[in-house]
Amino acid sequence: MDRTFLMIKPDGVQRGLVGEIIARFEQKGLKMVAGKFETLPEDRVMEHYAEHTEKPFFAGLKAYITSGPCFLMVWEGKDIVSITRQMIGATNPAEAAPGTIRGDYAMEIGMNVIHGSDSDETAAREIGIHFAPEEITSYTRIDEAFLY
Ligand code: RTP
Ligand code: MG
Repeated sequence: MDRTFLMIKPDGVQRGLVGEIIARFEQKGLKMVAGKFETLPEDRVMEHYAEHTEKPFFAGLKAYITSGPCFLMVWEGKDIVSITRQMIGATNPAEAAPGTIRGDYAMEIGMNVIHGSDSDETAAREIGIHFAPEEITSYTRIDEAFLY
């Protein structure tokens, strides 16, 4: 089954949005197979955001993403990367459609509540950065026969 890495950022944790966000993905029919709170160490931030380290916004991004605990997750489902990117919405919350997580809960590009992998390759890379294989569980949702 396809997998993605999702992470509720420190603003989402501190605003009490963890349960609401998890509920959206669960109700869609996606399956959470790993989850943990963690304040990210600098080396993993550099690896995770390797494509952005030279950008002008990176210092602010790093300070924000390490400012408190994130809630890190691995989720499974068919076509999960494109489904979760659509549910998360545009990077800039001012452009994110109503009904998306960023459209409903965020105001600023610098505090946009949640991260989601942007391709299957990125998902595999990011899961490897943040989770050991033995942290990822396997189970059957009782509604799987009705979802697929
Ligand atoms: P993410 O990686 O966090 O899921 O977000 P994304 O794919 O929608 O956006 P990406 O281009 O990967 O940017 C990563 C994060 O960097 C911050 N950012 N700030 N000030 C700016 O112009 C700017 N651009 C990007 C955002 O927090 C974005 O989520
Ligand atoms: Mg990204």
